[in-house]
Amino acid sequence: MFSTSDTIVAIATPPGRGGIGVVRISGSDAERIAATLTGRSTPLDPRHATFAKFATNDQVVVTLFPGPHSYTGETVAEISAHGSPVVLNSIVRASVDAGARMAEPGEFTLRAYLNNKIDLIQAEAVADLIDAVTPLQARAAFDQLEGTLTKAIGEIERDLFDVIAKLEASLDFPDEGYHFVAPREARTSLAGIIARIDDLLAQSSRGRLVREGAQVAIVGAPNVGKSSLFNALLNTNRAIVTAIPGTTRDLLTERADIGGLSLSLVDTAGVRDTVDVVEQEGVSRARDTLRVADLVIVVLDRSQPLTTEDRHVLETTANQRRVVVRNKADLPASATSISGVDVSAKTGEGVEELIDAIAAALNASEPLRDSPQITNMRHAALLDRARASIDRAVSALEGEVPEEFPLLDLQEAAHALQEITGQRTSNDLLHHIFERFCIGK
Ligand SMILES: Nc1nc2c(ncn2[C@@H]2O[C@H](COP(=O)(O)OP(=O)(O)OP(=O)(O)O)[C@@H](O)[C@H]2O)c(=O)[nH]1
Ligand SMILES: [Mg+2]
Repeated sequence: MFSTSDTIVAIATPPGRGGIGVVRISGSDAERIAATLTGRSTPLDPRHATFAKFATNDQVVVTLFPGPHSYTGETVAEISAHGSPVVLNSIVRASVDAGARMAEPGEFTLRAYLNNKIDLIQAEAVADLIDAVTPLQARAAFDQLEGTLTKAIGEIERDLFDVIAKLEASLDFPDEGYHFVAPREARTSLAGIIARIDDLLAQSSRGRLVREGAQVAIVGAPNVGKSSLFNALLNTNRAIVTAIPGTTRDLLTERADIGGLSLSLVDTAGVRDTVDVVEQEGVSRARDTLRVADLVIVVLDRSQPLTTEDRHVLETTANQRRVVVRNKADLPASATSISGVDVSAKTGEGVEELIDAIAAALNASEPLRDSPQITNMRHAALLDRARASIDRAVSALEGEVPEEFPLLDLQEAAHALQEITGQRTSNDLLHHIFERFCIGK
């Protein structure tokens, strides 16, 4: 997968027809292949759009980006043509005939990484940016592409290396004991590093919600208006609503962009004891969903006194992240001491407040601007590992053991940090990261 000596080609624009389409060629032969395709004898002007003819069937615009000043760091030729799959495919085929190879998914970005144009965090951010469905996701990916996280990790790494270097120096001169750094001083530096890692990790659950979206389950007793609320939040008539308790019998899931977050909203069957086998299965699915959801919306019917089923749902969700909705606010309220957001799924009253409450419960109301965000599980896991290693080093330093012990732990921590930015990687990891890219990126 990682051959970089050859020249690669792919259609860079989405499949299907469009106003224009772009074929991208990268590698040492890119200029020659572009010249062959367009039958030009004069050299292409770098970074100038040049009008040309491709074969007999299209007019194209060719732009040459000589390496290293290109996306991949190699010489890149971009050929813009009319956005027809037939035309674009024939350009790709002609490039292959002229010596190029079809690119694998993400191979252009992989080359950018291997040529040190970007680090691994930024490469992953490229994929996130392309996959983003909400503005908040795009913003978080863009910040990472700009290097805010790279910079934060780099600073942590630098301080860590400082401690490592001092401990190593002490090791080289054993007779002097802890000559280059006192254990107490090393511990103080490490505590500072741990605090900064913790800051980053504290953002990570929020960041992951932004990147991956949250599962939000709407639960409650039968007939309280769960499906009506589901429809109101989605602005559709997706779920069936009737006055008969037990209407919803299966899970209904829809993706929604609510308060800038990408949510997966799940309508569930009303929780109650029932003899109906289909409904029983629905209730059991509702219970499963409730357990794995990032947030539950517990719906109560405000116009009725609390029922045993309501109490049961409130008890089972007591330890979960939840928002309680007192629905049917358009009807006279029955006396109840349960607090919650008053909503009428019927009239739409209170739905805006509910959306705010959902965003607040997911701790995501404030878009964090320009601060480094951990949105990626891989990064969070490696930071966790680095933190655990530094913790061990701190304990070792407290025991005043030989420097070898804390040093080994600190080196492990440094390796974990280097894996985040991609200074240390394995082929497996690279393969895993780049296979989720689209072809042509
Ligand atoms: N007045 C009023 N009626 C509502 C409101 N929300 C729902 N209803 C009515 O309550 C009944 C039940 O609504 P659904 O949305 O089907 O309730 P559900 O909780 O999904 O019910 P199950 O799927 O059977 O568990 C229907 O007759 C709705 O029209 C509301 O805000 N105000
Ligand atoms: Mg329902």
